[in-house]
Amino acid sequence: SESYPQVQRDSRFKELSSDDVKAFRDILGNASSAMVDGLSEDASDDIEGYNADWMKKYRGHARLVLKPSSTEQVSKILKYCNDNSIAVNPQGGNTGLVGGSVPVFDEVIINLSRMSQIRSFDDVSGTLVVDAGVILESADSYLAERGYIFPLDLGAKGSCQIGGNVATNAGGLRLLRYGSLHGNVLGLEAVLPDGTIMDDLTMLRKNNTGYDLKQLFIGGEGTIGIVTGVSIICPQRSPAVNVAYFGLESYEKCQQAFREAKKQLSEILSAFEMMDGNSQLLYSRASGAKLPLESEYPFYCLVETSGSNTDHDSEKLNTFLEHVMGEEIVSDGVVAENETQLQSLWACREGVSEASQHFGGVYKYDLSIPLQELYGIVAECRQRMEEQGLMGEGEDKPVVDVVGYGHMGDSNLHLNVACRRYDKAVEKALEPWVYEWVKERKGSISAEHGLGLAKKEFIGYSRSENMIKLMKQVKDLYDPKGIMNPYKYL
Ligand code: FAD
Ligand code: 2HG
Ligand code: ZN
Repeated sequence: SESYPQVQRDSRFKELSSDDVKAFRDILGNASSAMVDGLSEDASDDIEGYNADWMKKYRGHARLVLKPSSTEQVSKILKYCNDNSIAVNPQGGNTGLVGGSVPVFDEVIINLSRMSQIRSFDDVSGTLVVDAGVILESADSYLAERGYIFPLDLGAKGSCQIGGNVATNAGGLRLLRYGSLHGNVLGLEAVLPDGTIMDDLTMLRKNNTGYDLKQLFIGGEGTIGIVTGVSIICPQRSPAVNVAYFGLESYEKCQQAFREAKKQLSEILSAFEMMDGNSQLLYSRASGAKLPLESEYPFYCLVETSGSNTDHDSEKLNTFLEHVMGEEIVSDGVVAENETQLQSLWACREGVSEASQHFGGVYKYDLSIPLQELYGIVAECRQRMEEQGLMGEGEDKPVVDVVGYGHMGDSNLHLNVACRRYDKAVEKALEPWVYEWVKERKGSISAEHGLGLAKKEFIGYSRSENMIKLMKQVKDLYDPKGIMNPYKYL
């Protein structure tokens, strides 16, 4: 496919035979749990959907998708694969953005969607235990009925799975408030390549008895084992949620607004997101939605508060807005007056990711950059695309637009180069330039999406040789045959 690095199929991995397919069928005990293409009589054309990623940028050639329904089945499948040197690709909701969720060659896809039971919920502590295949939004709806909230939220909530969220250590829209999965996940159940079930599904908030091995699976992207169960601490759902969306004249003013939001909204602040003007125009152009403010601004911010008292919170948010407008930090703003408005303000932020690939293709960079310099790369990148004659309205120009947005409250920028098609000239103009820019500022080339296939070869821009060596030792220890998600991550 268009942006695959030059990799060769590793000949150590066995090619599937019909005997293997039969063995898997015996393990699953249910024909419909396996989807086979070209290896047996029940060929399935549906397999394409499992081979293609969300961006339609990466495409694997798996001929077999297995859908286990229990941890024991996952264990038997992995043991068989390990014994026979069959490479595998763990897969959740397939919403990953770095090409990690689809095979590179013919790796067997182990899709967790059938493991979708909520195992338990403790209404006093807020501890939720789920199968890895539970959809994020389903877990959150379940919690909402009980007055709780899932401590992670992101645009792909309708299809991503909690196991996938854990495997990518997804950050999302409320990390600012609830912190990362490294803190919220209390326990994990995972299956190692040799079939061992790592039973660490504790519900303890504190547990300093030895190395905290589960942390390796959080952000491990399916390279050392398959997550099958997750226990997670969930906070009380705030009855009062308010959202404001405002326009600003400069990035400097966005920083001032963030400073003021922390000062004035303090404990009720639950999100602070930034979107540049071009990202909002792109969103409007791709979705047909009308933007919330009358005039156009070079920058926009979305602020969310979550607290326990509607009147008190609205007053705080309105006072904040009056203040920042009075001080001319913010030029214009709107506060959502009902749930529908609140959703449409959030859509202006959450919809950018999809809008940026609407025109045919997109190069996505997910960067941690010190806050002061965070936006600098967007302006420079835009200039670079223009100077190299790559961007414009004409069909001959591959680049439609360069936009910047993201989790400003966490110093995490999303740089998206929206394209009409995938184009090597664009890729060459961007890489490794983007990574060098980030390295010079001691940032991270992967803040929250992971490495997958897309960032694998660039890990050295954010990690030292020593660190990479230690990581490789971990990989070799857990997965000595290298069957788990090969060609990716390290
Ligand atoms: P997949 O895409 O299926 O897999 C992702 C990786 O995890 C792969 O390497 C896969 O092999 C591995 N994996 C999956 N399940 C398991 C398992 N059970 N055990 C072991 N390994 C497994 N990310 C953010 O951090 N913040 C955001 O705000 C955000 N917003 C997004 C918005 C949109 C519209 C989209 C499409 C994506 C967004 N993402 C975001 C990317 C994010 O990584 C995924 O949405 C999500 O966390 C992946 O979950 P998934 O179930 O789809 O996993
Ligand atoms: C978001 O914050 C996601 O919207 C996706 O992390 C970012 O598509 C992207 O680059
Ligand atoms: Zn994000």
